[in-house]
Amino acid sequence: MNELDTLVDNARAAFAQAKAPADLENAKAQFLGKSGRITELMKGMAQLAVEEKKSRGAAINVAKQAIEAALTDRRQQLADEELAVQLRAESLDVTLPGRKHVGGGLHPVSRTLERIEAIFSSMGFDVADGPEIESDWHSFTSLNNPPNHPARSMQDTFYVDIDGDDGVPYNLRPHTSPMQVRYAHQHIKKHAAAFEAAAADTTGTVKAPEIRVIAPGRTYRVDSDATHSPMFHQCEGLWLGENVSFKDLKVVFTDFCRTFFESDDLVLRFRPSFFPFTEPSAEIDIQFQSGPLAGRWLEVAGSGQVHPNVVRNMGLDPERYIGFAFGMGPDRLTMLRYGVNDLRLFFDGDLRFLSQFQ
Ligand code: 2NM
Repeated sequence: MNELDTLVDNARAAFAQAKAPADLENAKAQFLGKSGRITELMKGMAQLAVEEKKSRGAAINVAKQAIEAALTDRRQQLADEELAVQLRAESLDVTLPGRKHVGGGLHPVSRTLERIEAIFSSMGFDVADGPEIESDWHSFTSLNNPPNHPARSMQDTFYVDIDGDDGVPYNLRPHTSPMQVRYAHQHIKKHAAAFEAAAADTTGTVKAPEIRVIAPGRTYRVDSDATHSPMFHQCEGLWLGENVSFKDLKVVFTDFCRTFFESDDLVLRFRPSFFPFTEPSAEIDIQFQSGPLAGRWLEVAGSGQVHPNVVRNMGLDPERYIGFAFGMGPDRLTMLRYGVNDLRLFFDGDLRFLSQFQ
């Protein structure tokens, strides 16, 4: 192999060794640069005779062109490799699943509250809400709850580190009935003229608008197990007028239960009981005639005729106004409706549970 062929081979080998464009440009300088091998060979021709110069020059040019071609090839190769690396790094896996937009939904207890509100609204009840931090008077005294009643103990009720006007600490309401007392006061104020006219009337024909209200919302008690949570929901109802009786309670509550549970043959049972704010009082049990819960008596609410002391504390004359109240647990109603056996699941915030209701 002659000297020029060897030079071309060496150039190809050096180019092949270059792993990056910068290495390649360094290798190029060795062969094609100002003081590179080709330039050296050209200079070496100076002493040659004219005829020899021609053929030697042509041969060197062939070698130079071969080296330039090798350089161009290697440049292209390195550029292709660089592009391939970049493409691999930036590659998109089009087979990956897309990012889903997860829609939110109502909490199962909120759905129950909305159902309760819709049903009672259709029967002419207002929906009232108000403070969860209450005065002792609104939570207990006004509701005929005597000072030594166990409901007032530290074991039952959460107290706030702030005293009310009466020197007794505010509490986290243990039921929503304080809201009904507030609503009664607002109602009487709003319809003051009508209440005054009714009070002045001796013919018995002038009547003020009845109080018909439900109070749904969060309530609090010191209690925590599978069926009790320190925060739970309540919905209490109140209907007061001049001629509202236990019969009306039975009609209203039976209608509510049958609509809520979508079961026309559902049966109710009123079982004598005791509450400080009602007299007489009754627990309300329901019985399904079909389905997984058929035949069992299930307790769903407490109820009773509003105690005269409570009617008076609401700002009404108990000799004239009478009616009933009831209280139920939307959490428990939700458990019954959906077959959930642990109340705590509602308040753990676990989407594996909650998403089943969407
Ligand atoms: C219950 C059971 C029985 C009730 C009483 C009142 C009010 F404000 F009229 F006094 N509201 N709700 C009541 C009556 C609540 O819950 C088990």
